[in-house]
Amino acid sequence: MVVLLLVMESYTHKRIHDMLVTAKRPVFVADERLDGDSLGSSLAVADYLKSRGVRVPVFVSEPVPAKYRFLPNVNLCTTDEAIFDDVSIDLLVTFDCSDAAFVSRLHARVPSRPPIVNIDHHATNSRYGQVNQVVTDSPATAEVVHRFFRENHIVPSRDAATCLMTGICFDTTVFSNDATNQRAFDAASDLLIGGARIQEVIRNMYQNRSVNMLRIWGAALERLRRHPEKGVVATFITRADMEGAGVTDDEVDGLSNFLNLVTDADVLFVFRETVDGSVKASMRSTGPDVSLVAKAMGGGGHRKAAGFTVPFGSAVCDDAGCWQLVERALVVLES
Ligand SMILES: [Mn+2]
Repeated sequence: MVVLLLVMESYTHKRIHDMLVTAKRPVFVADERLDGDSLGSSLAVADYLKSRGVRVPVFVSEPVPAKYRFLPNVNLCTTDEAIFDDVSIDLLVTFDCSDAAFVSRLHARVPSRPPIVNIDHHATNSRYGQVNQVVTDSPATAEVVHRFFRENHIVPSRDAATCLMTGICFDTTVFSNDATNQRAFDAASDLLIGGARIQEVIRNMYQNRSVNMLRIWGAALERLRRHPEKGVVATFITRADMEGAGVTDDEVDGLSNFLNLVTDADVLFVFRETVDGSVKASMRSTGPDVSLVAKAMGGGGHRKAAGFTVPFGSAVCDDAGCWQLVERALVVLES
């Protein structure tokens, strides 16, 4: 069974390569929730196509956060949805996108309805593409792309190797979380030998926390509570915290990974109020499958790292100093 899966994986990598090199006007799509993995994996393949003389646009649904602007080929990223109106587009390739609804909305804009190649590692991916390379035991989409290069006997450039290393470092929290497996180390050692600039990756991703942002982490640490029956640990970040400190959303993203590394909790929730009046929940687990919770709440992710959004929610502190997530005056989770 395992051998059969590996043969399938290898065959699919070759098929994807054929489609990529024959496409005249491919467009890449990074996950709607942009991160080091969706960017790193898409830009690495874009680097390969660039070496073959094809400049491929990488669609991103938000401007690339400052901490990823060091990535090679980042200038290929565009937030302009009008690129999908181009009748000559003959291939869409999605990276780290588990959300079929997001992809189908973009695909519906392309007049020729081109085939979709879906490269991902999320268990919640519905395999919406004509070709699906969804490897759920892979630590990162960047690792799947690393195998794509290896299976097709392509040596990634130093730039492409740095992009892939970014994806792997991001999704494994630099080889420290539960997604870290043999595939992660195997790919990373190969990429290091191939000249990936890992120090640059780590410095840009983790060693640039501003004092203002750390003060928000401080407030969140202060609010950490363990649920007396469920044992779940939760904390909250409000809009007032963020606006008071002048900190952007992507800057606070690392908090759940950091807490996951240092707490003894089996399940951890970080609730964060967003600009549009909803609350984003980010979950980490060392045991129970939190992707089931995410799915039930309309979100997605992995067994050990998942998230969802509660529309019209807010984080409220009661008279006893207990923080709660309140949704339309309905208490969802008591801290
Ligand atoms: Mn990923």
